Amino acid sequence: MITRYRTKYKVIIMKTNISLLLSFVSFLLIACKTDDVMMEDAIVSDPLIINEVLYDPSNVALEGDANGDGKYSQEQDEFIEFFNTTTTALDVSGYKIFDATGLTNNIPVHVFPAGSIIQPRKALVVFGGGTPSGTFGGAVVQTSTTGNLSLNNEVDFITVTDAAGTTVATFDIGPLSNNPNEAFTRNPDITGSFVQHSSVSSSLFSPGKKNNNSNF
Ligand SMILES: [Ca+2]
Ligand SMILES: [Ca+2]
Ligand SMILES: [Ca+2]
Repeated sequence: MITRYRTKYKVIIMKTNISLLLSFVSFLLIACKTDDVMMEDAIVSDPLIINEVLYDPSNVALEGDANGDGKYSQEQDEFIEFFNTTTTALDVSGYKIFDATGLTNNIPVHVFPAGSIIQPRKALVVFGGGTPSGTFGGAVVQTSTTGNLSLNNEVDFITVTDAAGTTVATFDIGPLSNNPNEAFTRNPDITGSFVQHSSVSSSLFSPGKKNNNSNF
């Protein structure tokens, strides 16, 4: 009789524990699902983002040779790294980049040529000029159609418009004008705010790659 009651009691405790465990698991699943939804919202609202900008390549020897062509150029080694946050290919043909002066005069420093496609969750880098040499993480690599992105080291503003002329991304150099001799990058990549590249990495820039030098 006593044994039967003990067994019954054990079964009740086990059922209670399983019930608590299932509640905890479902709580975790709901929490994860909420994060997913928030991430999807971010993706939908901003298909194209600027993830890294080098407006002031270092003039110390070849430290500023961001395009990897073996020579330093204050103009050619400037770059803007873009990222397609969506899960589908993004056609940026006809999109334009303006610096502050160019926006005033309606003269872009770069027009994305026909066939400019950024694969899902991948990057595209526009250098000022030169002959970009390297893999750049497999990113699409372009040089500006004017040969110069013309990014002032002190106070400038980048505006990117889509093929219809609507502004889709901006970057304000003004608050970050501190002669960094290196890039500003989002930290963490894609979602974070901009910090100096060497504060989160051993390198001064990472065109086409994540801050930790791995591929997107
Ligand atoms: Ca510059
Ligand atoms: Ca160079
Ligand atoms: Ca990067």
